[in-house]
Amino acid sequence: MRTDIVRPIVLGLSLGFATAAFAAETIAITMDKVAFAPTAVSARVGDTIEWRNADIVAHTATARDKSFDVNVLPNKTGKLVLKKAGKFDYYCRYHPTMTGTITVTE
Ligand SMILES: [Cu+2]
Repeated sequence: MRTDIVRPIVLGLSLGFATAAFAAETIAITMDKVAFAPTAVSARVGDTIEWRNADIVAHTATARDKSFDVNVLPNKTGKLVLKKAGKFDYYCRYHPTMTGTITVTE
């Protein structure tokens, strides 16, 4: 956890003024017809992923590395704030053929 805190500070110091221009974004992913859309997204640390379930059954967004597990009921949304960089493959625990990828950069 310590490096997660230190790194943005060091980056901020080295980039100076430019860092202030970065704004966290919310990236929407739809769960529809037992599929994620889009299946692959790119994001930055600090961004929020928002899954919207348009199906009549519950879905999850569950990381293969177990770093997140978001349950989303029908017609509801589920959110995740991205805390670290990396490539995260995820799937739905109820429908394992539902898969997606989030690529997170600093
Ligand atoms: Cu599902």
